[in-house]
Amino acid sequence: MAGVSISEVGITRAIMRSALKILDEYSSVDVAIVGAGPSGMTAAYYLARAGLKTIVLERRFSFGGGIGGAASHLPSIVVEYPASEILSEDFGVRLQDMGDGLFVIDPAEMMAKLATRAIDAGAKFLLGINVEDVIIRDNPPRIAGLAVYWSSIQMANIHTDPFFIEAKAVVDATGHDAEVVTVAARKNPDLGLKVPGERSAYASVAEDLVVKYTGRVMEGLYVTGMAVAAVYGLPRMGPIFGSMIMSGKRVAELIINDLRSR
Ligand code: 48F
Repeated sequence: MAGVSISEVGITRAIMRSALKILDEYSSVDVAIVGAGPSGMTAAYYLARAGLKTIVLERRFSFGGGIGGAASHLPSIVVEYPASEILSEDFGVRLQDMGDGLFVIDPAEMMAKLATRAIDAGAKFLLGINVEDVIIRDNPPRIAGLAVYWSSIQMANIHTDPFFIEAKAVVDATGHDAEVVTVAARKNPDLGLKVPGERSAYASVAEDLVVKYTGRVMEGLYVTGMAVAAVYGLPRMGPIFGSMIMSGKRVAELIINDLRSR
């Protein structure tokens, strides 16, 4: 092709020049979200839309978290009002009204549109990155960022020192295991953080409580989505996703407010 010169080293240099610039630029952010599931991607959209420099760190090479598995691998996601309205209006997701206030969505559409809106709003997604620890500061105790390495290194189970990302706010959106709060609690017992784990299913109660308890766990550290249930010992809700969207939106609003009032 005229004007195109392809060589192996040329390809490598293009990748290196671009990728190292990205890693340098995003080594310091306003908000670092761990997990590209429904709550993390929703939060990313609203945070980036508000003009905050936002990064989403996801261990897998794909986004969506539990959305893809949906309800026992069946291709229908259930949400309820008001999440249904948010998904339709802010994310352009198409809904099918099933009655009783329940709506059904195609999981592939939901994953793609949450990610697209977040990326178009300015959030940066880094895939294949595993978050293994937090950065901590004292006086007063504060979470100041994250220690990360490539997921392939984690899978190979070989010890490698991490690299670091500094953030004014860290969001644990890692789902059922609340991995960020768990590691912060385990490595820093003086913080007094506890992760009792989620309780058995009680969908109607769980949907409300997850949103209600969404928020700041300690200075610099926030929790959203199913990680909220793990941190506060709340019941699970099973395959209904409204609270994941509401929780993601809520954590974004709280962080925007906290960072603006600093
Ligand atoms: O599990 P996940 O979808 O979390 P969520 O946003 O939504 C939960 C629902 O999907 C569903 C449910 C409610 O209906 O019960 O399960 O709370 O997404 C969490 C994402 O975080 C990634 C993980 O790969 C997944 O994509 N993740 C978890 N731990 C880490 C991580 C880690 N240490 N580093 C990077 N990514």
